[in-house]
Amino acid sequence: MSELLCGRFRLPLTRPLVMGILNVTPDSFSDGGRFDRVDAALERARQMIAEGADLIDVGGESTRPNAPFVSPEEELARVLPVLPGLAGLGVPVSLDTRRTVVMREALAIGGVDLINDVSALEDDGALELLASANVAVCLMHKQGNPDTMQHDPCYADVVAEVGGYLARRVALCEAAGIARARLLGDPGLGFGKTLAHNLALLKHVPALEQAAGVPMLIGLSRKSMLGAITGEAVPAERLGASVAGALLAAQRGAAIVRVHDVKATRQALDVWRALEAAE
Ligand code: 9MG
Repeated sequence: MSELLCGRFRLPLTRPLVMGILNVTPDSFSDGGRFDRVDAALERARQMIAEGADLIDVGGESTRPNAPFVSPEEELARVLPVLPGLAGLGVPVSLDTRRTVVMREALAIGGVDLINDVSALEDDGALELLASANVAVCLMHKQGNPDTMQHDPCYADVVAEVGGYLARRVALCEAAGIARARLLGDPGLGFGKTLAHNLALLKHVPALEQAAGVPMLIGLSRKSMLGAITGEAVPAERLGASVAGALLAAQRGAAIVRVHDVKATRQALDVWRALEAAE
């Protein structure tokens, strides 16, 4: 049975898992003060768990295209106060960060089970730091950086190139001492990709998993690729598209789907699994 070694948890990968997104950016929760914001974030996490989230992914830096710069100090001030409360909720806590300094401080506090890194541990010292921790790591592919990545994404063969990149990052992690059983790969939908690139990657999740040799995490919830397909300009109004995308990713073998809308995603996955199990 395939399982992910994930900090305090061993996660069986026998059904697609739902990772609930918890943004702790200033626009996400009330600005009534730090304690209000921490309470609101924990309440949102509890709600997502009640709705069926298997993991919570907390992040203090938006990596969407053209997002404003956030200093490491500010990122730490956003995420660190939330971590102790999240750690007590009974599900693995994933920290969405690409900075070694943020990883180090968060791991020192404890209760982080997975590092979700959109830079696949490319920041200086990240590989070495995580070799000496026991957390899981999600290695995501991106082309370019959030401020420029959507300007002119270019690939000769996007599936082969992204799969090759993930395989090389997995090999580097293993060489540094991070066991394969702790690793996830992610093609990074929307991170330096056109709609055609995103669709090719979604369609070929099995080929990506085969190339990387680790389970895949897929995130497309509310992303602009869904706006391009449906014509819906408002991200929060892309529920149907997000759920369809998560279901299609799971049907293609994604081990984890990263979503904003946990309840609707969980329901869709439950219906699909019931049908699979039926005579
Ligand atoms: C932080 N973040 C935003 N989009 C993401 C995606 O598609 N995958 C992962 N792993 N993280 C993401």
